[in-house]
Amino acid sequence: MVMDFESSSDAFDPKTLKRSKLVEVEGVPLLGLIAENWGPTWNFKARPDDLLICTYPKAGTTWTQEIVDMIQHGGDPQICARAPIYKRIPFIEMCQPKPIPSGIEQADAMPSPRTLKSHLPVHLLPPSFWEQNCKIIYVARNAKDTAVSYFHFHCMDKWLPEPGNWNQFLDNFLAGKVTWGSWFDHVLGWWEAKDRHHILYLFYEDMKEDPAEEIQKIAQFLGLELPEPVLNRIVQHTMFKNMKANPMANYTTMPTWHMDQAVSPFMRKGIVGDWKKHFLVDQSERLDDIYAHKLGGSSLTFRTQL
Ligand code: PPS
Repeated sequence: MVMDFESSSDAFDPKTLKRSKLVEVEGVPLLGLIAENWGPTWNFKARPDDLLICTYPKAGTTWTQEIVDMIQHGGDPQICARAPIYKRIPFIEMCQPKPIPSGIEQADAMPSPRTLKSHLPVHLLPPSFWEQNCKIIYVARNAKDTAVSYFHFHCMDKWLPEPGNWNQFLDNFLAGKVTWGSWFDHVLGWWEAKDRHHILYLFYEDMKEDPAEEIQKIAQFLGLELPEPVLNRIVQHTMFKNMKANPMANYTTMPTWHMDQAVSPFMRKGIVGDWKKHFLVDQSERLDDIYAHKLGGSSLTFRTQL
């Protein structure tokens, strides 16, 4: 959802920014411009040494991106301050009004090895990622906290469709009528793919509970050793309060007419269980019923509190 507007203020008139319409690709609602550019996205040329961080929106993508960048750079915060997170790690399917470069154009211009971001469900991932046997880190977060975070994000990110009020947004979320589609299909699709491909499947709740353990898992997956002092530095640097204060990670470099952090900060709460302040009892039960129906037969389980 992030556009590189600030580098092209001459070319783009913010007054023309309108909230996107959703357009389906293979049954998945995507932002209109992403759907229009679907051909080039599907034909994206992954390279064998690409690392992909893939998530359903609001699952802890930015957190994982910052962790990965720190691991790849020996825990050096200065190197990780070289650019905002959305420039360090291109968002491959993101398409922006011309002449702002698309995620693919940014990725194509980047030297290897690249780290890339995507929110695509597994069946829409460009096939070259499978053909090149790329490493993929998938992060999942429980549906209730994801829905709350996604609602607040829709309120502040003026590029996303109008969310309506919380009740209306939740109805759409449960029906999969939100950008990048059904949370249930997304987390399950990637869960089922994880044993057939080079995928590390992580959970936001585990990262909250024991960040050092999950950071070590990521480092091992990348084939890198993390000496204790480096690990400690990465844990500190990627704590919620430190990422919230870090302009290279907190999206405050985005113009306010795109992301209005006065409406809701990108780094909002960063906890497990905030959903309890938003869900009515019947809304929570409705989600639990859909969850049981869609995921009941799988080994995939989530924690909604720690
Ligand atoms: S996006 O737009 O889809 O890329 O958003 P994403 O980065 O996936 O998710 C944003 C939510 O993650 C929280 N966050 C964190 N939580 C804990 N620790 C750290 N370091 C951290 N960094 C980001 C962020 O606050 C959003 O969740 P909510 O619940 O809205 O606070």
